[in-house]
Amino acid sequence: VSMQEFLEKLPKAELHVHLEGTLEADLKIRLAERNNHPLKSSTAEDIRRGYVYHDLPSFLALYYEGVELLQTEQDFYDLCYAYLAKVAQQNVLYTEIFFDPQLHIRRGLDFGTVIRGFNAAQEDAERDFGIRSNLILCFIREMSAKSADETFTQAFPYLERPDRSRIIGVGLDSDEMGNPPAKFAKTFARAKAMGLHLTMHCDLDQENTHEHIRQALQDLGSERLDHGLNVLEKPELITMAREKGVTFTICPSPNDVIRPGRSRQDIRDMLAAGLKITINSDDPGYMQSVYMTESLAKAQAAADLTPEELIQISRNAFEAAWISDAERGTYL
Ligand code: ES4
Ligand code: ZN
Repeated sequence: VSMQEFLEKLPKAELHVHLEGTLEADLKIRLAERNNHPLKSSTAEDIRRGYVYHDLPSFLALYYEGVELLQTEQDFYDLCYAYLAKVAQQNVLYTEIFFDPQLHIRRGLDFGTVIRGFNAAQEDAERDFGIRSNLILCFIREMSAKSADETFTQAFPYLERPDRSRIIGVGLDSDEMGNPPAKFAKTFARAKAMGLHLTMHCDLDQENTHEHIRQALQDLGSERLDHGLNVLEKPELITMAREKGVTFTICPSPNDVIRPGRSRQDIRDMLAAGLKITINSDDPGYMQSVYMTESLAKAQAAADLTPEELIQISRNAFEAAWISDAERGTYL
């Protein structure tokens, strides 16, 4: 079989995708019409032409603008169902999905509106396609520690019942510059004490990224690192990650644009260092609709991955997934 066919058929788990970042231009148009929300562009092509960014802040500006289109429970349902339907076709069997409640709560929406829409879509997608999914609540790192903690408190009833809400962990995303994991130590400690899993984005504070990784792993007890490629520059961080069994969620698509100079050598070096990596999409709606199969194809081409390495990378994702061993056994 061809590499393309092999990648299409490979059973996959995704561990790093921002649901708000899966918002495709055509759904934007439908939401804008439904909610009487003015759009600067009238065609999907036009909208996609406007996706010009060169770093994380310029990307986040586009992402935050798109988020404004999500208003009702139905909107959140449609967003989530579209993503799950799409990746189910790519033989994604399981996915852990980031979402950013603060971007909705600060616009006056209720946490329940967001979560009810997602949960209904997750149930329907599981019924329709068999795809299983859980959610990871992310804190926006350029917002205050107080805002994160208040959001956590607002989410509390849902966090207490992951069997219903499917929120199984908390994460940290958005603008890393000057916003170290330690800023959110209190809220992450609350989450950990409740038995929630922890993960954090780490790689885009040019001055302090190594200290951020150290804090995430050593001080806050993050189980995974999202991106985290800068470990390669510090032997002691490589050792720490190896000893703790940390899994890295790597995303070739944003690496090409907002994390330039990444990907090829880094994927090779991570494997050579004996680190556990997974390949993921991040924000496919804003990045040429590069979902899981396409992300794996990019990584394969960039780092010359063999079928054996791709199978191992796929297994890594199922092994690092925050699911019961009984469920894991159904995939592996
Ligand atoms: C993100 Cl690519 C990326 N990096 C950090 N935070 C994010 N939120 C959505 N996409
Ligand atoms: Zn991300």
